[in-house]
Amino acid sequence: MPDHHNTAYGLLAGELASRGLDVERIKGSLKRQTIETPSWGYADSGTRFGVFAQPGAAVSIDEKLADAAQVHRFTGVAPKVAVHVLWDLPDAAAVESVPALAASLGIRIGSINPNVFQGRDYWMGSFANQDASARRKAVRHCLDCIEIGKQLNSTVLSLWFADGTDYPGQDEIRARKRRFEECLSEVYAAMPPEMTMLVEYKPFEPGLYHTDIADWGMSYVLSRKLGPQARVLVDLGHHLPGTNIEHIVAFLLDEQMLGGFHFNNRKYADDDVMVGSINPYEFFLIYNELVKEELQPRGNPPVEYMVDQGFNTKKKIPGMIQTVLMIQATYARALCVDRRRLAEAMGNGDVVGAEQCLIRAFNTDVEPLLRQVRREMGVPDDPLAAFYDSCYQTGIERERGIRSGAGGLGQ
Ligand code: RM4
Ligand code: MN
Ligand code: MN
Repeated sequence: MPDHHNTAYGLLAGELASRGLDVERIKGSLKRQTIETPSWGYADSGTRFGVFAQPGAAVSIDEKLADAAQVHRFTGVAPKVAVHVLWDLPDAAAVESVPALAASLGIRIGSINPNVFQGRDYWMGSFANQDASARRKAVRHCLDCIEIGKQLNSTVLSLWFADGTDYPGQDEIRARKRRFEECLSEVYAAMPPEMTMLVEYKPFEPGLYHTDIADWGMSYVLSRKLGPQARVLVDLGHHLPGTNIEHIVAFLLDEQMLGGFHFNNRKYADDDVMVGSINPYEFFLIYNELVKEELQPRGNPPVEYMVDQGFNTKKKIPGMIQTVLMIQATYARALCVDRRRLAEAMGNGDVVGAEQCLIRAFNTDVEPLLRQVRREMGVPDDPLAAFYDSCYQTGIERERGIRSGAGGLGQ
């Protein structure tokens, strides 16, 4: 028995052993966890009613990367940053400078996100647009993004489209689908073999009547037709109320078609609030499916764990650290499920017993385990407190002040 058997960590390790779990293996999984934070999460954001600039919010890609590096520095599990090409990389010089800058900050570029939804040319859509020149422009931009991705050593092209219609009869849905297929194929064909295309779906907004890739099934069909380098991206906020997201995740995993996540949470619409803040048990059940795939792989390629959140009222860097800690703790809880007992209960038709295994894991206080993991990784026990102690936040608030036009949707 190690000398810390009476500590909170020692007691928890004992409890996990009694669930038939190997705490060293669990720690190993937690140390390998990799979360990607979005560049746009460090910039000003807002609602359709207004944008409020925050003191210290990042404007340039240099500032966004510097801020993202803080999240990684204090948590140790957020080494990747997603970039939104139009918001982050205004010219070739910016693209050229990014890899070295990121490396000097101890982070790297994750997914490349094209923007085919903000230009005037996309008023009536991008890939589904009736106007061939708008489609061409959108395809060209995606092709440029592939080249940028190569320069930034990114292997993920993450696609979201605002295409849709506002009224019945506005356009022919089947024709739009075929236009989508054609444009997607052209982009797909240009990807290098190591690149993955993630196809994100969303059932509403900005289209008020229909969106062209409305749900996981449509995303699945389009990805499947493209080929093995295309997979489905599940943004947790892109579902209608009541959707069983963990079911979708399990189904996609079993089909080896789950490409990645945009983690966030919603209460009403596509709110992009902190993942797990509204429905932590749902988030746990999603992670439970992911852990099952980890324990018994069915061949789904590595999943991208990306955050897609905006912080309107929270300060951005502490908000992102809190997010990363939420994801880490949820993963830890899912690793604490007594799988043996669960399988037994399932097999015996013991519905209460089976659910109890999940509830018990969800209710586990994983903090002592996470503190131990952080110590072994050489990051602070309490990343949020350590971040505040570092005075980085007060520093950027003082030095950068309040500026407008700080990138992202608030522009
Ligand atoms: C969408 C979707 C995309 C994000 C844009 C800005 O609702 O979540 O992933 O890039 O918003
Ligand atoms: Mn998203
Ligand atoms: Mn969204």
